[in-house]
Amino acid sequence: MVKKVLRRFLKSLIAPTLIIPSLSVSEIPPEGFDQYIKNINHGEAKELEYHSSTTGVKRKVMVYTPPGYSKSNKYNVLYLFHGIGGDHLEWHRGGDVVNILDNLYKENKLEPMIVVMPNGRAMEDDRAVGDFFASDKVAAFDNFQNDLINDLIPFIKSNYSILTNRENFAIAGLSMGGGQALNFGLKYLDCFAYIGAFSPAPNTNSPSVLFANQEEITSNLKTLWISCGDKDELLYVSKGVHDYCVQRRIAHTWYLNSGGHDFDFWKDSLYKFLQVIFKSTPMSTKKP
Ligand code: FER
Repeated sequence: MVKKVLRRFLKSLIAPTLIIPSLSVSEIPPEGFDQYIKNINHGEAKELEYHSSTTGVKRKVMVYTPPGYSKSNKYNVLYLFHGIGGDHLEWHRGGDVVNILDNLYKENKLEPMIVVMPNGRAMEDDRAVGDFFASDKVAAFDNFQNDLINDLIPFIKSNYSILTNRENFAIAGLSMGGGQALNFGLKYLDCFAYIGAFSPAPNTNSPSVLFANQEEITSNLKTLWISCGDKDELLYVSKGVHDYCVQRRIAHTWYLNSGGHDFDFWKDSLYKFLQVIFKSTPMSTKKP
């Protein structure tokens, strides 16, 4: 008993927990990593509309193209999702996503990628207004998988110069978006090879559902990233997925840092996750 308590105490001193097996990722983002820097090359974020057969209406999406984007090159694609009270602008406004990306390109730390930030509430009126927790709105976050697969991905394919293998696609999000990234990423393995869940919310499927096809997952996925702040009330969700992965020996990156359910934590997660994806990191070499 004393030993157990002592072990737990010693464990608690080792924070943050960051398990990134084979890649060197800057642990602490440098000062100003999320700020606008004037004299560097900048990417471009555009608000576009696409027709959604899933909802029957036009839907808005933010698309970031990297500095020097050219149709004569082909790019990776990251689909990046917002939380329960957000929309397609949340990462842009609250997450300083353009600055983070531009500054990482400046440091040569990223593989070229287009970042697609949709509205993950797939219903006719998808505005972030009223009761965010209303059952039809929560259900629309699940319905978004149909929009993503049948409407948005084909729209991006036909309007941008992109690479086409599953290893060129990543899916990530914060909170409700983190749950979507896990639910959809692990389900549509033929579409995505990198998954990032930052503080995934209770919309996350139970681990036995997420990992129903464990063998296929471990042989196909390149990165499974799960992160959460230690003061986040939703920590039990990501911790549940992490614990399951440890128990089943499913390789993953578990990043627990001090922080809450907010953009300070998510920006830090994004900064690190961006540097991992589209690089060669076979899951089989990773030990949880
Ligand atoms: C819940 C608590 C939080 C929940 C969702 C959230 C669906 C989402 C939070 C966020 O996206 O920030 O019980 O249930």
